[in-house]
Amino acid sequence: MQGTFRFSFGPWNIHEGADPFGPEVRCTIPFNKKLEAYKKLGFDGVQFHDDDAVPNLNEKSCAQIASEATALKKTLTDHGLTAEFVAPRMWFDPHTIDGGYTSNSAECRQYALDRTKRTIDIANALGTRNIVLWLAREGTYIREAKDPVLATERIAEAIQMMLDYDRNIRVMIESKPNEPVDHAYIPTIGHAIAMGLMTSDPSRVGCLIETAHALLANLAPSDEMGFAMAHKKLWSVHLNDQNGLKFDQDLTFGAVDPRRAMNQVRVLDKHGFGNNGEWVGLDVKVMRTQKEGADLKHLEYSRKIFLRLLEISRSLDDSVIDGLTSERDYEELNYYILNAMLKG
Ligand code: XLS
Ligand code: MG
Repeated sequence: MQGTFRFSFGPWNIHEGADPFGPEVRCTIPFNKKLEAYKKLGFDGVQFHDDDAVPNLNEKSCAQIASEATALKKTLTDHGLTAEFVAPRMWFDPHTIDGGYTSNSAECRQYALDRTKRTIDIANALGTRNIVLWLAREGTYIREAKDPVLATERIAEAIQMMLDYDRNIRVMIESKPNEPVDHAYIPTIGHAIAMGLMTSDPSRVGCLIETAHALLANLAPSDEMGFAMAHKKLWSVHLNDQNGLKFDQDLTFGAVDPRRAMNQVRVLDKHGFGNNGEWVGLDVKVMRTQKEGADLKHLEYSRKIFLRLLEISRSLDDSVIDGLTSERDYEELNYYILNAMLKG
């Protein structure tokens, strides 16, 4: 069974002018201009943080939030675009300095739960049932500062609250081992899948795998994807690349290790990713050095590289691979793959 691929990204994948370490090097691109870029670049899906969809939502009533999100849904339709997911942005507000669901302050935990309900309201208005949880600050810098048993239970309670608040939504956990915290509580996809088992409806808790996040945990992204697919839990991906164990680089897909990228495409394709409506998200960021006017190439080329690697993967002859694996001639198999990639 082959996969079916359509592509998405979030407005944050088009720069805001600067990177976190210095002044602006380009002008910001207004949100509507960002939306206009999607189709031209070959993308049909938009991923949202709650406040990408409804800016300054803390200052707005539920009715205002719903009406702005409904207006946005119409704008998306006018552009021929679909909302893939909405994620609560739980790492900008003063209430989330020390995390949201796992904060040591009861008031801040309540803020996190209330904010998550608004995220679900926005998802409903945008016509998607997918809620992504990137648990940015749910972890510690100093291990003694939080109790890991309690923290895990609190994350489970937050997910349970979401499942109860809306019987239709499903939660996709995007695990990441570090950054911005030193150690996060849900560092890998195995942890993410296990969180679902702590709720009353594990069938509505799955995951989103980001290449860089798997690499930051020193794991093979394609094996992480395979593990999640074996559990029928891989409901989205964030493809990109990463040059070793450092900060989350969000490099163009395949830029560091094309073979590692090919293996991600291959596992998705061989196991029918996309046939149930899953999107291929490209969580890539522009380089600081790119000039204005040439600052969307990271998205265009990530998608192109995915499609090129798909061709290479599909050109591999399964009977050759089966023959070499049954002979246990892995050196020859290695050469067969490298040769296919180098002549591709
Ligand atoms: C950060 C994450 C973030 C999520 C969405 O590391 O990748 O961009 O994908 O909240
Ligand atoms: Mg991501």
